[in-house]
Amino acid sequence: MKINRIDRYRVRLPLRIPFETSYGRLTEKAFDILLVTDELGNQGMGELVPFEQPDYIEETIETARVIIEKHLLPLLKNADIQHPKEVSLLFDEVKGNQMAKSSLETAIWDLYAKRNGKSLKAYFNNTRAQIPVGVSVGIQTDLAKLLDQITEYVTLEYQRIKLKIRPGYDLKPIDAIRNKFPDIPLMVDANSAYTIADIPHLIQLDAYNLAMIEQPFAANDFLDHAQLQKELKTDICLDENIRTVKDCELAFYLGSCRSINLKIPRVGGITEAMKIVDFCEEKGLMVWLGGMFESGVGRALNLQFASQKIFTFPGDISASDRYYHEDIITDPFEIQNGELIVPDGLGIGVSLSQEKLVKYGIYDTLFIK
Ligand code: OSB
Ligand code: MG
Repeated sequence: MKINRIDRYRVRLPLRIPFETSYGRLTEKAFDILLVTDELGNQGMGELVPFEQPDYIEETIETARVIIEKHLLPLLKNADIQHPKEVSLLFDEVKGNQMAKSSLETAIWDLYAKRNGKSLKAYFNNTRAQIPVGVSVGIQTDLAKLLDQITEYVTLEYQRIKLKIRPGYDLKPIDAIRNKFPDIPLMVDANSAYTIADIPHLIQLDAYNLAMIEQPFAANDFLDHAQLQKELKTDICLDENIRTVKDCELAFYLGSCRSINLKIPRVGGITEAMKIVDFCEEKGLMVWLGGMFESGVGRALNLQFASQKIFTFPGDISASDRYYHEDIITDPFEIQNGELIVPDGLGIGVSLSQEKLVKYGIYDTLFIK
């Protein structure tokens, strides 16, 4: 299989409600859709997900575009790819920059599945047709409004709530949610906002029956997380730390966490994500699928991957309208009985809406052979 052409849409979609985390506030999501065409005219698509600010991890959408154009495209131009698993090896000489790599790697998986007349999930084990989903809730200092927002998600039957927290905004909102919803599966995500000095404070979270505490400490820290996990009953989940299966091994053997938030783009694509699933399965380490405010393209990919039965814990894979008034795919995802249906078509199983792409995107061509 040869890559003969790559096109791109640079898209900006306004968020229905601004999303606040420990590090910032987002009102609009920028992302690129990459279209990869083979020598037979088959086309695959992938989403480039990093934010515009390097405040979640290092990559930004602009740095990722430079890596794609200057360093990844030259590697693809002359390659003859027999299987998409080869792409991560091909990209290995470019260090880091997992989200840039993932946008192309996942597009090539989609292309390969379509070329072979298959749904992407056909390449995974033990899949199911629909999956339980949860929702991630931004920081909302008005607690009445926060509870209203959560009530709406509970009414829509989201099966798990994840609350963003930061120092000064943790015990009070958690307490308010637990009072109103004593039994709802609830977890929190700090996006690295705490330090080891906060351990005595964080131990108080053990009182709230939280499913897990995601990423309390810095993205490159394993030792302080291990110390906290020793003192905490609640499971720690790592997100920002995990870029490769090696990071999972390190976290597992040091005892830095008992749960992994797996995001395909943060680990460079499907091939590394599969290695992480295998490692977690072997070690009995809990793994679940996170999100990056994906459009329908990235969301469809996440659904295909999360169809694997190991993903029993509801992912950050909400319906399209949780984030956006309009999606760029023809059939936006809707929640039904707390679940999303995994698309059945070829590849990731969704089609782009030309109308929405023209409305929200700018088109260009990165290369033609
Ligand atoms: O930390 O998991 C995170 C969104 C963007 C960046 C980082 C995170 C998140 C979320 C929401 O929590 C995930 C989603 O619903 O797409
Ligand atoms: Mg997180």
